[in-house]
Amino acid sequence: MLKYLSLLLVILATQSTLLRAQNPIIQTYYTADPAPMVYNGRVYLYTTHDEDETVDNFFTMYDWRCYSTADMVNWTDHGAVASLKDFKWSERTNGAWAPQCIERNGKFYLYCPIHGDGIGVLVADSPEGPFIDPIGKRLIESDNIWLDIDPTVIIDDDGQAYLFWGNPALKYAKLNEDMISCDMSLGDNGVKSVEMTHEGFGTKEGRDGEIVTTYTEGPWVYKDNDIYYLVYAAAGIPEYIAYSTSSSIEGPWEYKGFIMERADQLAFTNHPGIIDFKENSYFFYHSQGLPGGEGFRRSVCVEQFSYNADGSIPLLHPTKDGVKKGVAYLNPYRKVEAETIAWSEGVKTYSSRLTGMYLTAKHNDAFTKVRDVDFREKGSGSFTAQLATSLTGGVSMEVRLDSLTGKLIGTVDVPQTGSDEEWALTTIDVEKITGIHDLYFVFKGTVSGDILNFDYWSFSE
Ligand code: FUB
Repeated sequence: MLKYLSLLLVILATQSTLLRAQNPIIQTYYTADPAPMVYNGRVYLYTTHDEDETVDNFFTMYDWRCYSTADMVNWTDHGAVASLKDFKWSERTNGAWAPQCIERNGKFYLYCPIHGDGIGVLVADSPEGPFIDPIGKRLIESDNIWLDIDPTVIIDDDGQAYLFWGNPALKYAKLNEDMISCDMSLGDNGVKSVEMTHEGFGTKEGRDGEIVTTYTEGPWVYKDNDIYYLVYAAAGIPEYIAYSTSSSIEGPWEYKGFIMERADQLAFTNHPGIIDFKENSYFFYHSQGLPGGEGFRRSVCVEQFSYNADGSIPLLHPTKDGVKKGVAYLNPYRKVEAETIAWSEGVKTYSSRLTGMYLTAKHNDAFTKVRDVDFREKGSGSFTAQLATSLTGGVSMEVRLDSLTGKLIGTVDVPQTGSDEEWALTTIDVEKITGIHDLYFVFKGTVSGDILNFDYWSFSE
């Protein structure tokens, strides 16, 4: 009896951890090198993308993806917004490494390193793209383009924009106001190196026992309360995250120590991204925390944190829970994209010309969770979903409340639409729901393999 009781407790504990889990924040793809950007009441998150199949046991990365959120717990997938193919001047077929996007005068500039081929820039009228290459050539001409990776960008209070980048040297350039060319006055081809002092970047023991500075790669530069912060991957491999501060964007920098140390669920690389959003501060990084995860199959995570009174950043620990409390509720009475997800299992997202992004349930019992849905006092009447399936029957989608096995408020029998791209809008009556709930969409099908495609959903009041 005791044995069964302990087993039951283990199962319950595992399930409650799963249901609470919020990290990694993207479960449909392996993502890395987070670059968050706050714009117009949303956080846009640009990531690199580790392919599911790694080639030659190395980083296998062809495109850059974008996600966004208004609440910090439900993330909408905007798909691959740029790829190596957008840079016609580069012949690289692999190496879409850590990017960053910034807005200036209503345009969005995405700085992209192509490993081995330097840094390029793309521009778009919307944060979700489409992005195009406005210069048709490399943005930065430096003495060693192999070291030109991981750009980070800042527009200072006086309007001067700076790009920092590099591994293991940290370089920077002033960008002209057009954001797509460099101000050549700074030095060699407009490129200057940050002096790597022990005061500025701390010390560690090098491979041959010599004392070197901790800076490795992945810089993230920003300003908060008159302090310039330079956060970066540090201390070689495995990478820690450390930071330095300055009262001037061009330094000198003062080393402040680690923000994140080594932990089991972390990969051998790490990469920081820090923002303030709706009066909270968030630290983005990557781990190898998804099933199948490893150093070349990483996943973006986020932790909420508070600065210390003197502006210093506390030591942060990678967690599974991630962001515990969202900053807004989700409105179910508007069209909600199916690819707006707090947590999912067995699901991939794709894009089609007809519908834009949609999701595919890859097997029976695959599910998505949407957090903090506000049904208000008046409550819900009916539920509508746009779905497609090429299967001939036996396909349904359960709508459940608050847990995977929680109250079943309705089941949509997915009509035989004839193909994965033939969509049908189905409305069903659901039990009246009021107040705040998490929603679970559980996909059911009797065959193995892809079950259905799901485009969007809404409730009527
Ligand atoms: O993701 C490829 C490279 O690994 C990035 O450019 C580095 O920052 C490290 O995360």
